[in-house]
Amino acid sequence: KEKDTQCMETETIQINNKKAAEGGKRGDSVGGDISSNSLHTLAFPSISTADFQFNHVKASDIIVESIDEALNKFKNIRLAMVDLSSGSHILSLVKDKAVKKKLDPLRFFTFAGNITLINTEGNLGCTVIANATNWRLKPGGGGVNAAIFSAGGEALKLATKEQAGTISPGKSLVVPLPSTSPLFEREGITHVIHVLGPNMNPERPNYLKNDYVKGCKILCEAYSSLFENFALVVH
Ligand code: AR6
Repeated sequence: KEKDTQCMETETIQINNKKAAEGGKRGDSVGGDISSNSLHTLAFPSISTADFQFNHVKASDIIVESIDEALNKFKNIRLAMVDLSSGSHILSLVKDKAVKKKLDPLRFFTFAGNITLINTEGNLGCTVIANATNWRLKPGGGGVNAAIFSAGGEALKLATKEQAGTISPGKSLVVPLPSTSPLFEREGITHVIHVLGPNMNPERPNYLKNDYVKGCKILCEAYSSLFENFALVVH
């Protein structure tokens, strides 16, 4: 029963989000008096909480804090946190905490769907997407990194290599997408921002051995770097 209620609630939010997104595209004001047509939208996945095994409760606190800061600092941005399923634990935690913190629903919302189909299926009107990558910026490896590199094609691989060979934990890297990339052609994505979060998985490089003091610091830095780079891209 609990699950049913949760799903229904999430569906409603999804529909509301879709309306907000469509409104944003058309420039209508949805549920508020701020016109969202001048807002640039970033879609981002939850960094480090799946393969990198970062604690979801701690991550959700950091995500909501970082979003709040970014929305206050950069007035022309809108942020959409995306995960594959409406049953996503991290998405639900963030959604609840965002409501409690009274984040503006026109400028932050969660969305269940595939980030590589964010505009054709999600209709979110995003120009930039973020990727939770690995330190070698290597295509593949599963998760959202594999999905984004595969959807971005050769063009994304080459453009990433041109920018850098590796990335440090807590940092992000902006990659302008060549117009030959399917992500550009099909979704209208102009930039991918790769982000490397803290790793709590003993089977992956730079394992933090459950050091959440360091881990939380790195996750904060990762989101700040991502949102700052996004603001620079759409400046
Ligand atoms: N669309 C939206 N969200 C997705 C998609 C998708 N197509 N695919 C996965 N997610 P993860 P991490 C969500 O494991 O924990 C990689 O192998 C997923 O449900 O991709 O930072 C890299 O190469 C989760 O909520 O990233 C690194 O080695 C979120 O994306 C390592 O995993 C992030 O999950 C990074 O691990």
